[in-house]
Amino acid sequence: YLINPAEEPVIPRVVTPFPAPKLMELSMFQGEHKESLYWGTYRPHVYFGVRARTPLSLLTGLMWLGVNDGRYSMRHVCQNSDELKTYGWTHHNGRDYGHQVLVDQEFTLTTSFLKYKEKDSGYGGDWAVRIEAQSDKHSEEMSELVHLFFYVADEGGAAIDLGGGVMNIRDDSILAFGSRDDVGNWQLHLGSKDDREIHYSGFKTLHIHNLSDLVIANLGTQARKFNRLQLSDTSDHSPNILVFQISARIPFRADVVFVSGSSGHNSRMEERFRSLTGNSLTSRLNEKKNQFDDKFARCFNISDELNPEAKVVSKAALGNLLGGIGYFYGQSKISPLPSSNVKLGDNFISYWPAELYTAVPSRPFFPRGFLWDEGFHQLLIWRWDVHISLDIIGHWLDLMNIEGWIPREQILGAEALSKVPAEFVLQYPSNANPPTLFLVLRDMMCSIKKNQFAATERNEISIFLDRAFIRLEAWFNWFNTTQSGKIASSYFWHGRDNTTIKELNPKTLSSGLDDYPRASHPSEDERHLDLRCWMQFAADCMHSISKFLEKENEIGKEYGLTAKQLSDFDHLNKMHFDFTHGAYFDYGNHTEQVHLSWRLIERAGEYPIRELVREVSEKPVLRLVPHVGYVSLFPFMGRLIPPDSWILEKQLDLISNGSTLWTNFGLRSLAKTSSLYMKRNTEHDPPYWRGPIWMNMNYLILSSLNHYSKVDGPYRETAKTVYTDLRDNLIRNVVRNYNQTGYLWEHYDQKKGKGKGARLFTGWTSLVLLIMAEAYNEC
Ligand code: 6A9
Repeated sequence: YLINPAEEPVIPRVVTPFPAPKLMELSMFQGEHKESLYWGTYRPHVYFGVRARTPLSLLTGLMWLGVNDGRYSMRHVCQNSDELKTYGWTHHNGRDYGHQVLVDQEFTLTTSFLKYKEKDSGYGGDWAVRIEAQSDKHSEEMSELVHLFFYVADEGGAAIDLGGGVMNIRDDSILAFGSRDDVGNWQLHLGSKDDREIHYSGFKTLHIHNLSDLVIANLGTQARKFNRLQLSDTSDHSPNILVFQISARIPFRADVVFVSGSSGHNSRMEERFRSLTGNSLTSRLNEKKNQFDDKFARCFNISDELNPEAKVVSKAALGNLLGGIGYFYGQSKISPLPSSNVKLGDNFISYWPAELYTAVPSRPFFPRGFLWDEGFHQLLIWRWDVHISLDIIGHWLDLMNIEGWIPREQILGAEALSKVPAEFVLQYPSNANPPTLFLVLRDMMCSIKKNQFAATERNEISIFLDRAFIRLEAWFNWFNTTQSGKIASSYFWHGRDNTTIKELNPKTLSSGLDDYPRASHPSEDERHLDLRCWMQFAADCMHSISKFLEKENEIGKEYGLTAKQLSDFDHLNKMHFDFTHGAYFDYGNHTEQVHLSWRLIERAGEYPIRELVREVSEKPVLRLVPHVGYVSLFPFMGRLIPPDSWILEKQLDLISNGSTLWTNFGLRSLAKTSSLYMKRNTEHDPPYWRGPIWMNMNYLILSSLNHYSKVDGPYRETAKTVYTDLRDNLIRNVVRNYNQTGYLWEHYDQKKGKGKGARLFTGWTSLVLLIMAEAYNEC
């Protein structure tokens, strides 16, 4: 912070919130809505965890002891190295019910979550989780005990009391209790008829993200001293974390119940606890499951022509996306602008402390918010529960600064930070990320036009948009000014490194398509086709929103005009169409004559090291950048090509041709004919958007194929055939991978269709559900 003459701290503009009423302060997000979403499985980075949507919450979570290579290992935070055969939510409604299956070697754990509000309940109601452990093995073989660890922690550091339940007295099932401002008195109960032994350990620390280590250390000490696998049954003074070890033989079932309310009538708590355990819980869970199935059938029209396996995947896609919704709180780290004269001891500025309610792309790998991923997530979620969607979008729009910028990746809080390598932490205020939230808003407006919303929902969406409008405008203007190119109606993604000699083609992280090849030499002369199309789309969406809000004034007309200019077919072709290739391209300072080669670097007094550097054997010139791939298809995705144009036929050729983009598993990101097809970017960067098949882009392309198969024109039939084949390929491949590996994947290999990258990637890969349901924008 600078000190101005008046000695008042000046807050740098980049971390100044956008000065308008927040979306989250709207009354539609208060009251019952807010309370109904208070508790939830909002800790997607752990195998199972419950917290409230409040900065310093009471948290609970589950760990268990697994074995890898004959050694014990604690399962807690989702990690690939745990080698679970599969895990994920087979059902989850985003609100008060979810069922998760986790397969660890030969035993299967299930966690079934249920919320229930009674009139005596404290704020947010009561909730229960049923934990079941089963095995395929015969019971004699299962001589080993299963050790589960269930913990409760107060993030604010308030002390938690130990209940009598740990003494193994059957009648007293209270494991822990305490009192909080938000929910009043609370109790955590354990209901289980099975034989079990309970031990505990209490810790006092605010470093809750290190909890696995604390538990392992405690167990280790006990094992060394007494040769037993038991927590110490001791505690730090006034612990804010209590961990309960429940040891039992398989098959085994335990119901952990949280009840709260300040009334002080313990008997009512006892009663409520009883009703959330045993048979009563069983029937409530069954009822919720049936409701989920019914609603699923109503929301997504999955035709019977799909096989039962595909239907299982379709539900898991939705369940995992909803079960992957998290709540985060903290401060992003922002890079000071290069031009900024703010001097700070450290090399970053903190954003204001903020909350984010968001669906995460991948629980084990990327358990945090990503701006452009979110738009894709919400394409699914709004169709299921529009209130959850508005709440999530509202949180994102509230993260906007006074410039109209929204940071791309949200690393909020110590837990989120602990998962991110240092080089990815800083957010750059000059950098964008595709404005996919407009995709969702357009879908919603389309449904309004078709009268598919109930009156109250329609009304809420309009209240939401009314308040959001000024932010959406600021967002649009931020793009339109900061990302504009040298000539009118041109744009380029800022933030490419034009000094590096280590990358084969400097990355464009802001576009979302990371290593997708662009002009070899980043410069201000660049015109990025995808960004131009995003801008056209955003302008068009702003135009419809203005119309819907009856803001048919100058502003509204202006957006209409911009959208029209950007969709001008002749202009688009002049700027981006290559008539010899018959394809759309970026434009920039480019040469195809680049490659990586090893170079020896001499070092005084040390061995030389080998380094991979880029060699350029031709002077780059301003030209179209001849890579056919997802970027080339943006005008097609944007439906900017007239249905009777020969260019449409060309586009359909590129799509359906096996030597360019077509594979039997979906469309690859970069054509086989591209000079950078499947090329590494650096020694350590394997090809990412240079060949593999990605579901988000395939969804948008499919959606346009569907569109062109429905409008009149000479290529209608071709579009229909390509649509049908592409859809079949995508579904078949994702389902096959799910059955073989137990997971949805980040992207799929273009040769054999194998799932690659992050596994358990249930962000945009879940769009396979909309593909199955043939749910596209058809306005
Ligand atoms: C790396 C490594 C444990 C890359 O899905 C999120 C994003 C997309 O927005 C983007 O389009 N993914 C895509 O190209 C993943 C980005 C992960 C960056 C941080 C941390 C941690 O490994």
